[in-house]
Amino acid sequence: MVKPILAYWDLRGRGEPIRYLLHYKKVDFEDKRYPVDAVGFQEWPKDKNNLGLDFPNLPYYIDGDIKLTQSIAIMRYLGQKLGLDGKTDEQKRRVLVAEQQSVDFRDKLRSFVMSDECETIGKEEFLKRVQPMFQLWEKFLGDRKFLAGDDVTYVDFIVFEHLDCYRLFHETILDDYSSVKAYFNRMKILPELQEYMRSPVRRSWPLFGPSAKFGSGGDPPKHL
Ligand SMILES: N[C@@H](CCC(=O)N[C@@H](CS)C(=O)NCC(=O)O)C(=O)O
Repeated sequence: MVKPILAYWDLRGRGEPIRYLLHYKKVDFEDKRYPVDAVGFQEWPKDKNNLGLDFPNLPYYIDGDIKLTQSIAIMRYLGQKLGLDGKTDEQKRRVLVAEQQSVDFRDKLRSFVMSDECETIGKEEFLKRVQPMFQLWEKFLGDRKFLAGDDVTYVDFIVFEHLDCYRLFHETILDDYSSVKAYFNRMKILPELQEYMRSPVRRSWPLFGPSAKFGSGGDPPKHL
């Protein structure tokens, strides 16, 4: 049987939460990575319009006749297929809200590191401006184990990844948020995730594409 293919650049970015989810559920898939160099920049445009994708982009996920792009759509599809989209109506509602919030959460960091704001606003001011988002996650989590409640859902892999990017950007950023920090650590030690993170197929750096002013290459922070 042909394996499903997840394709993305050879970096974490929008692909990493999908990798987490597939590894967590032990799906046997091909982790196709386009190199972030001249070779990959030639290879991807050649593939782009020849794969039968409705909206050609990276990441894409192909499983036989099923061909998907849009990272969140892929997560939602796999979440439903693998039974990780919430068990009760309340869990399902929480998953939907957290999913959309996760997009805003990532955009804040990504747009900062991709823009001149790194110089104009500066890191200290940025850290102040993102605190309300952390406060909201703290309140949303409360004393729950995972975002939806007692059970892991697909959205946990998205938010976990974003929290890790923020933590890499600023090592102590989670320290003021005890629920968020406990949640982050709970996710991190999931045995299936640990297995992936310790495996040679994992690439923990870089986080973003080459135009980012943080997380795009060079030496990773020591607290990686
Ligand atoms: N909304 C899309 C954005 C996809 C996107 O911007 N992909 C970037 C990498 S993060 C890319 O390089 N796409 C290849 C292309 O535009 O040809 C998603 O979430 O998947």
